[in-house]
Amino acid sequence: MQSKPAVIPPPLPKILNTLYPLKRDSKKRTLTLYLVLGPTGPLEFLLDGQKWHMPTSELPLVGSTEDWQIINLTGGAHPIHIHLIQFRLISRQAFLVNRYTTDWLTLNGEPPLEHPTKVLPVEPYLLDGPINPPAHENGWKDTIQAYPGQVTTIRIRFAPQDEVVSIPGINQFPFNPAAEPGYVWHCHILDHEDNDMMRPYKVRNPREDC
Ligand SMILES: [Cu+2]
Repeated sequence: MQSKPAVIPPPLPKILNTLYPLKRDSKKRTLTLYLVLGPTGPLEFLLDGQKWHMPTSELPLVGSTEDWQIINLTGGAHPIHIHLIQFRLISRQAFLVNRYTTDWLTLNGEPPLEHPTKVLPVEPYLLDGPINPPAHENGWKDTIQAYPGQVTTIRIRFAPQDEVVSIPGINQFPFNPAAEPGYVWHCHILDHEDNDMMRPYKVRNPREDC
């Protein structure tokens, strides 16, 4: 039997993707990763102390660019994934975990919370300087490792990746991203996401009915 000739792949382009500067023009959100302990050990991981079924709290405006500070209060790393869009890693930075956790619990009470999460700014607890993204994490991302003891700051733009210019309130998706049922963000470890480490989020689009 005659074997087929090997396929010679075309050469890769010199530039695979162009990175343009992204500026925050909207909210900075401060969101925690928290482990709830039960009488016999770990019970569930929660995003910002909230269960899945609690009211949606992340309501970004279409076309806007937000920073999300993911504050890992657990002992392990969590791959955080956000649907619909891509984002960029801005920095990781160490912080005073025990002191922040104590103050956050004093402010909010023990999760699961039955009220909207009260924000505790992390800036007074930061240690050392911010760590810039390594080269392999410097491009567009849809999942980011949030390491224990660190604040992982990502910049999220609620617009398609190939649009260089975006304006808050202007929808550049070829569909209405504000349509039901909305989107989710979650830890990508199956045991975690299925045990409430997942939350709904909704894009607001003021120019279209939704
Ligand atoms: Cu996780």
